[in-house]
Amino acid sequence: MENMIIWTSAKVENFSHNSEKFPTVKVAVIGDALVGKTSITQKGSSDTFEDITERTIGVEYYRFYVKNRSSNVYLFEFCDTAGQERYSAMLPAYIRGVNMILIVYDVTNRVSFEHVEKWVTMAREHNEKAKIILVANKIDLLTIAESKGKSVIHYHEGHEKHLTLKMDGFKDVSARGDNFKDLMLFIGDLADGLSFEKKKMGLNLNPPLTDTYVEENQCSC
Ligand SMILES: Nc1nc2c(ncn2[C@@H]2O[C@H](COP(=O)(O)OP(=O)(O)O)[C@@H](O)[C@H]2O)c(=O)[nH]1
Ligand SMILES: [Mg+2]
Repeated sequence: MENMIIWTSAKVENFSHNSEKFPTVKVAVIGDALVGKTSITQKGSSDTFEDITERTIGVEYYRFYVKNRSSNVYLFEFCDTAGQERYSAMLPAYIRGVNMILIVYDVTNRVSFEHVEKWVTMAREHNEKAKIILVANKIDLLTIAESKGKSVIHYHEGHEKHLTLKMDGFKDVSARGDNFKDLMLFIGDLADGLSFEKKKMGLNLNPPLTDTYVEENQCSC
């Protein structure tokens, strides 16, 4: 039994359950350094925001549940990565093993937005099947950054970008809380369309450990 939080459309609760019962959705969180990948991942797994001063080294894992709008429950396993170039050699290996990829940019940092295409290309190169979601982070800083004359990225620009790059969704959030539950429910709903589901939900509970099965179900991160 594990005790982790569950995101539901009603409220966030502590949820104690045997995780084997629910399909696991593996998620990679990628994007430039300092856009908020670690903050988003920590918010997901603990519903808290703490100002982060340490840079992520390599890859870290966080787990939590989402009960989606159709009342299906999924165990989400987020892999948080370092955005710095020096770790990029590790990225292909764990991008390959995930069901979803969140590509994050900072709405107050145009360079991070301009790099989105590069991240999408990398994601698709190593994983053709994963759902790719564009996440605009730090919307709580939008007004103040704009008033200081920064070239901020407004909602419609991000939305347009996800359409142009044929991504599977777009959400604007703040790791401090704004729209965050909406993002959690969105990925929960999206999980209904993943193909791993049938195996875990009863059609094939004990599949042989063939190479294909291992590849599809084990996070190589
Ligand atoms: N105001 C605000 N600050 C944020 C938000 N997300 C992250 N930060 C801050 O931005 C900095 C970089 O965040 P971090 O999660 O380490 O970014 P990472 O390098 O992409 O993992 C830290 O100081 C965070 O506290 C947000 O939504 N709003
Ligand atoms: Mg980090």
